[in-house]
Amino acid sequence: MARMKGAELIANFLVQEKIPYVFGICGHGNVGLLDALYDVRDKLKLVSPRHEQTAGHMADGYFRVKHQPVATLTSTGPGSANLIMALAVAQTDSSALLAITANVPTSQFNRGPFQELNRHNQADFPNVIRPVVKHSFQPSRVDMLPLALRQAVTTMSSGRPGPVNVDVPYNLFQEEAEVALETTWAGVNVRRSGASPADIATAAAMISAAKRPVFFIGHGVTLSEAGPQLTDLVHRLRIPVISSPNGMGCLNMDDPLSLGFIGRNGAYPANQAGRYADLVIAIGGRFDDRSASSWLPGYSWNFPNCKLIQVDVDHAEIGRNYAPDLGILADARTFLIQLLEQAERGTLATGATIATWHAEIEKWRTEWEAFIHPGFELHASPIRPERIVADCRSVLPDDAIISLDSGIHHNWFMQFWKARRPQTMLNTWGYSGMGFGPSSILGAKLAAPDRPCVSICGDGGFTMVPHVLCTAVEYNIPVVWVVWNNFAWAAIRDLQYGYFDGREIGTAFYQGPEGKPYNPDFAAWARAAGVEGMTVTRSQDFKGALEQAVRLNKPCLIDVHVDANVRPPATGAWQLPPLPHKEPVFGAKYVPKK
Ligand SMILES: Cc1ncc(C[n+]2csc(CCOP(=O)(O)OP(=O)(O)O)c2C)c(N)n1
Ligand SMILES: [Mg+2]
Repeated sequence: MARMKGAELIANFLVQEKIPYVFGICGHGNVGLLDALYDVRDKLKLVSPRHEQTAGHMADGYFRVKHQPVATLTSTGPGSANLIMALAVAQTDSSALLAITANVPTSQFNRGPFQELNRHNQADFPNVIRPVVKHSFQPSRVDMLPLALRQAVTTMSSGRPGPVNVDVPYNLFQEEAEVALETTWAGVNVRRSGASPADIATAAAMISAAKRPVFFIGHGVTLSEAGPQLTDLVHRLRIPVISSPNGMGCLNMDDPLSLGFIGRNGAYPANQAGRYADLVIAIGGRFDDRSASSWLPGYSWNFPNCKLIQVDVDHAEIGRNYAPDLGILADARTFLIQLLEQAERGTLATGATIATWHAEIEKWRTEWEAFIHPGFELHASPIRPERIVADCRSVLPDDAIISLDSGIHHNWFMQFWKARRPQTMLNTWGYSGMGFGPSSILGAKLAAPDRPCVSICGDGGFTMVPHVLCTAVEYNIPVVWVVWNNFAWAAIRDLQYGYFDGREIGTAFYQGPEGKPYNPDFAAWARAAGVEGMTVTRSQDFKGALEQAVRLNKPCLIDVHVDANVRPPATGAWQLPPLPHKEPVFGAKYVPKK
């Protein structure tokens, strides 16, 4: 036991937990803790972006790349309220971060002091934050901090990771008590529960009996770092793999067994394999509407005409959207190791029918490639979207990290990006919060300083968080932003074209009485902030510009004028109920034979 201030205790705890960064913004409510961070500044670095949302996305990006959580620090009231979006993004994509929020002092609870939310309960910030965190702790005495901090760290990193909040009335930063730090015992992937022997035997029998089996992998496989085991197993069994965006790269997507993404913006062979499979082995994936064609039977999946083994570390996800024939609560890597053991023992194998299945898939792949190929060959101004994807792929090394934002640019990348390593493609998948991409790349670069980090983001999304430029310069974080400039909230404008007869309103950027397309000069904006800025309007020039940006190893922005009138071909469905969905442009619903 030692007598210390609450702030000292928190700072020491963060150091003990080897948390290397706090991404945070000051306020009167957290100056007490900032003062304690001053004392540990050689062990724990404070990075202050210009908006709390960006702080949260940076922490999220850091975790996704390194699987090591960091902390955010925000002040009472509005500063912490600004963090909500980032927490929602982290929560819905199972990304861990420790959000330390300050609150009003306990002596002022319920008096309505500056920035207190108290209409229903004193110091009610935990109620604001509750839906977007795994848990919110509110210690109200210094001697409550050690337990709250330990439980917070255990909660965020164990099982299915997620953001956790410790809400601290700011008097605790200054008040003292006789306290001792508690040590945590959990971390990411420390505990790895497996399937029961009986379930493994059943799974092995189901897989061995299947004629058209397919894996569907999600973020759970990435989080459990099960890429090598997955690769081993599918090579042994020759079973193809469909991936959700956050699972991409666990199997190198250049591998012929990788079919890509499924759903409206998936690849045709993936949707076809999903439709025609007789067994799906889903690991750590949710079957959300976008990766299940809004659950319309026959568009991406064909349950219950097809068997389902669903493996997840979270009970709540098993059977959420489709009732599995076999539901298994297990860590992805442990489960895959258990299957590898079965294969080793000869109790799991695929038969001759797998070759027929491959031949069918190959036919779909050939049709798809013939259909999409011309788009990749065209040079144009404004630039064809496919070219941006292809040039990013050819310029960036396999270990480069890209982040995507929400928008049509993301749809193009879901359909055509080939991630070659896990944890190299950061997507805001569950919540799709704009601002994630351009912000999270800063955290990604801090996690992987020696690897190129490139954010591909919309012109709309970038203008939501343009202050990221300042942070890159202030902290010398050499990332590249590729601004996919189509002068519109194009993903949403496309919905107006598709569903509302092109009655365009509120979905594009115009200026003046003639309604000329408007955007700021992004490159000049970057230069004004001290960032290298380039503008590219011809497809022939993009590759060289990206090569140069990566080579510079300085913060750099490339404003790329992309054709908004070329749309990614729908190969599955996505419905906006009650509107009827649109039929796929390429491919069709599976209708079972009579
Ligand atoms: C914070 C936030 N606001 C609104 C949306 C709804 N939304 C989804 S995509 C999109 C348009 C994105 O425009 P832009 O960033 O230019 O990307 P583009 O679709 O043009 O590639 C909007 C407004 C969202 N996902 N997140
Ligand atoms: Mg746009």
